[in-house]
Amino acid sequence: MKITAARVIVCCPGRNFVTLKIETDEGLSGVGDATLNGRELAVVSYLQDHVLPCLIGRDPQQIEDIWQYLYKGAYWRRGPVTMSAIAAVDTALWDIKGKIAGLPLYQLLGGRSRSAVMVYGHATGRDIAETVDEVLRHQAEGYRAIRAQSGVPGLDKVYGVSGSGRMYEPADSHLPAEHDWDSAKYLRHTPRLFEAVRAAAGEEVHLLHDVHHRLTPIEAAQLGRSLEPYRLFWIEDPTPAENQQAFRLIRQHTTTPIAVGEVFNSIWDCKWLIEEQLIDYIRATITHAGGITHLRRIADLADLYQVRTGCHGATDLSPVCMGAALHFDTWVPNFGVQEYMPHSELMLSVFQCDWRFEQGMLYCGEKPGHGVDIDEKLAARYPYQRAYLPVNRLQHDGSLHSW
Ligand code: GCO
Ligand code: MG
Repeated sequence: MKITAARVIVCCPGRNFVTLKIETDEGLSGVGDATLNGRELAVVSYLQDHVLPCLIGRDPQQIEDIWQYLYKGAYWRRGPVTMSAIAAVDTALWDIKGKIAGLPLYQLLGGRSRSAVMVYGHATGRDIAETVDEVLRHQAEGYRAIRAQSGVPGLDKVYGVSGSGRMYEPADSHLPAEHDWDSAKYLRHTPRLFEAVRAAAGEEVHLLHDVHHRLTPIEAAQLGRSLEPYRLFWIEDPTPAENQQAFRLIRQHTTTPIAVGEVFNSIWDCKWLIEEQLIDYIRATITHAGGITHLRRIADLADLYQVRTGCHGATDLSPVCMGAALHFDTWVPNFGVQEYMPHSELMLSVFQCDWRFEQGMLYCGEKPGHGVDIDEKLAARYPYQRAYLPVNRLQHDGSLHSW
């Protein structure tokens, strides 16, 4: 079997997506997600100008060899652009492998480890009352795990809050929007938020929260300690993770579980955090961490240390990524939870998916491969629209801060 063609499909059905389609001489094709929110065209060029010419004529069944070829052969290793491009190729090849075998992807990975995949939804509100209402609405829809994010008194625009019930999409402007931040206001507010949410939602539901890289290690330790009475499932990205040792300081002060890794793109970003047991969940994704082939290695390392997966699943990860992730989640033994921000009807009109949601669980389909495809004609109706993620500045002096 030979790869005969490969092309990148860029579309914007409500937000930008970058999809790779690989075709073979036996009529089978596969798709992969290469969306890097706010930097999409860098991955498009990396694929089109540097990777795809090397694929033509290769045997698509040689998934591992092609992965090694693209990783070691680039000389310049790792990074979000490189690893998203490799991920798209890898995911498309696993999709083709499933179609050759006539098996859904999870069967190729080792078969079903669970009946379904527990997901967490996003409850957001401009204030505590609105956020509590959104948590209760998600509970009524059957979610067993819910992330709560709310506005912070005294801050204008805060991460994770869309307001007026709209779907939260951070890449919302033609040039980076400027948000303001004040950690002290956030640290005062957040325990009050979870006191109210836990009181309203009861003991059972898993509550999650995303700190989004904003605190210093000792501030993150304070937050974790202050949230212990509300027994969170995790706090996510409590501090920027370039300095992995920072997590040792957090660990010394709090038992609130920690999740990190949505911005990681290789096993090297999280190896030490896992081996030193400084985190409880690893959030790396198929799209940004080198595909199924590499994410499987990360999950296997994590399993040795009882670290569980908690893959990132915001809407900037396309339905292709979600489809493949559900198969991965169905197989992976050390599964924790899957983030699930439902894509809009418009987005799902461009991507055909076969998963279903029921009582807080997602069920992957049984189609060969990962079960997702793209309608290229429809995609062409929604051309790329440059959109940036926001930047963040400290409210009191305007200095740049992690967004
Ligand atoms: C999450 C993430 C997102 C990111 C977004 C960036 O936990 O879902 O933090 O909200 O900010 O995916 O593109
Ligand atoms: Mg996050």
